Amino acid sequence: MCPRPLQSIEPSADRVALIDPTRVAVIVPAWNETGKIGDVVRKIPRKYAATVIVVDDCSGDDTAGEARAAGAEVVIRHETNQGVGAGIRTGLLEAKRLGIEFAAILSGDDQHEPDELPRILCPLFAGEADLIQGSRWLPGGATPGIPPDRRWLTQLYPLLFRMASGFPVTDGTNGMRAFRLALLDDPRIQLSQDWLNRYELEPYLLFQAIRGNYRIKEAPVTVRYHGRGTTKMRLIQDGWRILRPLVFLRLGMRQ
Ligand SMILES: Nc1nc2c(ncn2[C@@H]2O[C@H](COP(=O)(O)OP(=O)(O)O)[C@@H](O)[C@H]2O)c(=O)[nH]1
Ligand SMILES: [Mg+2]
Repeated sequence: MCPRPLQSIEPSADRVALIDPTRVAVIVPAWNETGKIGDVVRKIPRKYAATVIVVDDCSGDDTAGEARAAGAEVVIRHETNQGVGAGIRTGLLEAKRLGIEFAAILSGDDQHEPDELPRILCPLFAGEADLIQGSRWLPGGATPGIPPDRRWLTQLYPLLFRMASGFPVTDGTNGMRAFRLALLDDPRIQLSQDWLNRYELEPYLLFQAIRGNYRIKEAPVTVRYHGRGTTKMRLIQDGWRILRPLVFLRLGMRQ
């Protein structure tokens, strides 16, 4: 029997050609990310996304100025610090207001690789999925420099997510994902709720998209641990924030 050739992780040129950058916004939530946010904005290939929206969550440093200087098309600054979920929400609403159809989300602390955007965009443009969740744990994903505690925490979380949702996700806390903005018109997906302001919004969106029977896939991506500050999460307080959407939605305590 002939061995099957290994499939490349990178989408073929034919598939990449499907991407229409004018229909894509990359949303980057950022809080105190000077020294990193400029690199993130510069690295986003405009051939995949014509609009980069940085949401500065009331940073005490010059995150907004650095994003602007690096060429972000839209920079929005919150008057008060509200949390990463609120930042993403602000960016999504702006993308919708601009009439954009697809949103990709990348972290503002330079952990993701914008060159990998086709991995999460191609299935959307090919009409194969409504939401693509990036996964560092799928074959082809990578976690250079990951500390041991992050490794086990980011592997434990998807197990809990699977138990609560029944969906075989391998990486529920990865901040790199892309989806059709039309999902936000679904009355079952209520991103405006205040309890989603911090780390809750991202797992909430994934959970509700699963429940809504949207077509969801994962794609392998890189998450770099570069030693210049990769998380602001506090173990107990913020750990509960990523868990509570699973508990509340599973038990029907919130919608
Ligand atoms: N922790 C935190 N991050 C925020 C906030 N607002 C925006 N962010 C951004 O959200 C992104 C993800 O946050 P991070 O703590 O690195 O999450 P993690 O990498 O998933 O552990 C980063 O780009 C932050 O700058 C906020 O109020 N708190
Ligand atoms: Mg981070």
